[in-house]
Amino acid sequence: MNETIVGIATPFGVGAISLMRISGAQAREIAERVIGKPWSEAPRYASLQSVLSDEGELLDEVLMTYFKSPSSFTGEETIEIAGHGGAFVTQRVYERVIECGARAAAPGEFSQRAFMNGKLDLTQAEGIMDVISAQTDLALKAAHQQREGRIGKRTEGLRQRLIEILAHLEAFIDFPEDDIDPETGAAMIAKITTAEEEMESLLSTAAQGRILREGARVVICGEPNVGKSSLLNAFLGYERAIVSDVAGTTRDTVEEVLNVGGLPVRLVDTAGVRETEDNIEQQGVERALAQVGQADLAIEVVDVSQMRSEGDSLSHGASHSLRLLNKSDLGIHPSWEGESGILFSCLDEKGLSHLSDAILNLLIKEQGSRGAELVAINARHQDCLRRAKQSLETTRLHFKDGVEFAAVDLRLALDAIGEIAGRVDTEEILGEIFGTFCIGK
Ligand SMILES: Nc1nc2c(ncn2[C@@H]2O[C@H](COP(=O)(O)OP(=O)(O)O)[C@@H](O)[C@H]2O)c(=O)[nH]1
Ligand SMILES: [Mg+2]
Repeated sequence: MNETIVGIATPFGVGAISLMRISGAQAREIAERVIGKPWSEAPRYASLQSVLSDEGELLDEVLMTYFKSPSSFTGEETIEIAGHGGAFVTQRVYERVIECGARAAAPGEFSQRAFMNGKLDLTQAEGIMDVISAQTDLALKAAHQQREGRIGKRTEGLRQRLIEILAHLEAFIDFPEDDIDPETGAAMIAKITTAEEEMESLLSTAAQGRILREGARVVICGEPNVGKSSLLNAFLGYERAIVSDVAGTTRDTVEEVLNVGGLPVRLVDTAGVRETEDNIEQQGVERALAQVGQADLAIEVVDVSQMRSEGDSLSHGASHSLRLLNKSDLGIHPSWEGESGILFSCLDEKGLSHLSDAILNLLIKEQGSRGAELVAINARHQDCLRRAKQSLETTRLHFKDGVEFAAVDLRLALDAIGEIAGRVDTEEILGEIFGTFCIGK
């Protein structure tokens, strides 16, 4: 933390501009050595400067900006250098900065320093990475909300309330002659239960978090010839899968990634499920059923113009499912009367946006209104919350055995919940998180 670091913040390669950051107590002095004269510019004012070699040769003409501590991303003295975006020229300037006293930054070291200096909590740092890797509108929205600290604030609120309960418990431990009266005890248990419920509600956003970060797996299944491949093609807007009135045309699974209402979706078309003697088709059917088992959502397509068949639902095993009553343009067979599902036709383009909304509503809660919260915890938060919740459960159970035991469990819960925003300094966690960042970030 005492060293001044330098990192190239833009990707390696050729571009119009490349950006380099120097952060640490020596940032300004190093910049002065690099330009060969004293720094005379105001903070946050970009000025044209010449980066000179040891011999005074011009290496690059750059735009430099000074950010005075603590008003910088890292909270430290910072210099930003925007130079010409060639790989070689950037490398030369970078080497020169190192010659003048900076150390090459490790991946994520700038963000780690921002965290250490209290500029952001861990969930916000993770939110930055989520912003960088977001692929769709909703993913971006969730990432920005996390970067702004929404998840951290919620878990910190929880932690504060648990600390109050712990303080209470410890008071009873210190003065063992005063037993907890039943009323106070019940009130404490009620508070713990409320905290558990809030953890559960956060935990329930894990699936949507994974979907926002990695995309949802949506599998189209159904009997042969009902219009599964037509649906995939309609979504894509081109003829990706072969459509034909010959049953058994699709034998393998066909996958494409698309953006459904701001959500990254991997849409999978499968072979129609039926009894068949054909070995290859049989394998396709097995694959189809396996796909459904791994799906976040199974869209079961049926032909609503034909007599309803008695078979079992095929969408078994998927996290969510919906039935699409396709070919409604051909009329609705009376046997479908009273059956639930979305009336649809692959020939009608308007139906697609209706279907997109239905998919979104099933997979993402709270996405509806603009400005709504889009909380989506990640796998690390999920792990911490699970442990915290477990410890709260045992806190409650131990309450009757003695407050000492309850206090021990409550402290474990506090540690676990504190890990989320980084209130517990565990080197290991930090290394794991910031190691996935880019250099210069
Ligand atoms: N009229 C009508 N025909 C459709 C519709 N969807 C699919 N089809 C036709 O139904 C047949 C089977 O379609 P296909 O997508 O190959 O079904 P799959 O076997 O379930 O993949 C083709 O001739 C399609 O053109 C629809 O909504 N309305
Ligand atoms: Mg097909």
